[in-house]
Amino acid sequence: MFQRILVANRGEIALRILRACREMGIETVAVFSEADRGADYLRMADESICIGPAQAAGSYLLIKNIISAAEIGNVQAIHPGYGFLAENEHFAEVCRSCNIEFIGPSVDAMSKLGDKVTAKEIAKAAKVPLVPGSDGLVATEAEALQIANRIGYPVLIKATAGGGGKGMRVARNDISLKTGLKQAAMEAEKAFNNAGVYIEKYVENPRHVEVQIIADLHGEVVHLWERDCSTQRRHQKLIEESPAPNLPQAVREEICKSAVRLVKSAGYTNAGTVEFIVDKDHNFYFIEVNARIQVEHPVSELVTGIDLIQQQIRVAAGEPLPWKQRNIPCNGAAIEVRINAEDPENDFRGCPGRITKLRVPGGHGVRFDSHVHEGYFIPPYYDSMIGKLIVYKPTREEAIACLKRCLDEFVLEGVKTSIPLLKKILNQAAFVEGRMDTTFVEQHLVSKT
Ligand code: MV4
Repeated sequence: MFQRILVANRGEIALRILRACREMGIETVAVFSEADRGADYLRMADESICIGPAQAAGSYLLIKNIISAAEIGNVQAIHPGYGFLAENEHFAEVCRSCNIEFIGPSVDAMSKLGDKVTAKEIAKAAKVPLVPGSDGLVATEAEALQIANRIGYPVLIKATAGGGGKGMRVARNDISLKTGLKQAAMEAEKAFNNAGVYIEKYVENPRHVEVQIIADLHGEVVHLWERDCSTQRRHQKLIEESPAPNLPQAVREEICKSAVRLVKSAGYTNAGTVEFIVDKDHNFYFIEVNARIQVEHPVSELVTGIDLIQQQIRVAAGEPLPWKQRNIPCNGAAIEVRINAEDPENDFRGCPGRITKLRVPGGHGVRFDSHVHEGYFIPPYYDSMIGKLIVYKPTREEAIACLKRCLDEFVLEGVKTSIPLLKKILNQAAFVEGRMDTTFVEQHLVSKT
């Protein structure tokens, strides 16, 4: 096992990893930017090292600074958390060439799954259902028109280097397909340095269901069941839960088994998520793999009883998975809401500033994963998420009641937050009845623009 790990991240996930390491008896090195200097959570580390200015491009995203800190800190491994460098192949490669373990998948698996067209090829070979669409990249306008007319409109144009909704275009006829194709390719070239695009049938109002998996270095892969992450706006998840409500047990088992087949045939290791969309008739389709630990991992931890961060560290150190699939339960219902410092009156833009008053709810089945405290200053340089409130109860109904109570109990003054929006969502019939899809927040609760 590793004796000393560097945490290449900030905020709540840095604290989550520092806590896991402390429990495992692993020493930690934290890194911080000028904006995070003196932050409370850094005291949980054995050592902390400044890696640059507030702007992430010069600190949390700057590989040479992180590697320098790892050398100075004398660590054997780096945990990247999520965001920043978590899915950066080059970073993983540099870590390992410096003889520092990157706590995540191999470079080969990352690059194969990071390219959506290649990921779809692997999924197809593993008999994982795909949305009908182009066989690989579309090379010409004529080819795109031919495919669209075969599968029927509407279609969705996606960037092979994309993900998380970046550079997608819906086309409902030949004319919008032609313009969308050019726009998507240009956007993809600019954003990812890769203009490659492909086409899929556009599934209207889908649910977003994703499967948590973890794989060891000895060929064993297990899933930790699924999460429903349909409650989102503009590709920002707001609420995630496990198990997914109203998903027939047979469908659920098929989705989870599909995810394991895909991960096995990609030779993927460590923790990851296989993302699917599910249509009204419960047909499910593979969308992409997220090659990292995700924000919403706690709901899977609660229903299974497994500490995913600890397990990531164990498998990265070469330990075999300690359970078989049949020993991984899914008990009760867990729901997470993201507390963001954002201003609903100003287009939900980040709302940096000082937290002048904070009272965090507690009680049976309540978990709050956050690095913030009363007096904490939310810097303007990073994303707006300041914490995650997660509840765990025997039933979904009880979890919703608990979540409502917690949000009523929450006191957070000084900055505007997502709490009022979350309360509204919890009172929506579509949510209470588990009939959410990826469009319901935008359709019913906030303007679409
Ligand atoms: C889709 C889709 C409908 N049809 N693909 C958006 C992010 C990326 N991960 C995949 N996404 C979608 N792909 C087809 N063929 C709808 C979405 C989608 C979505 C998916 C998951 C969660 C939220 C979403 C919000 C809007 C669109």
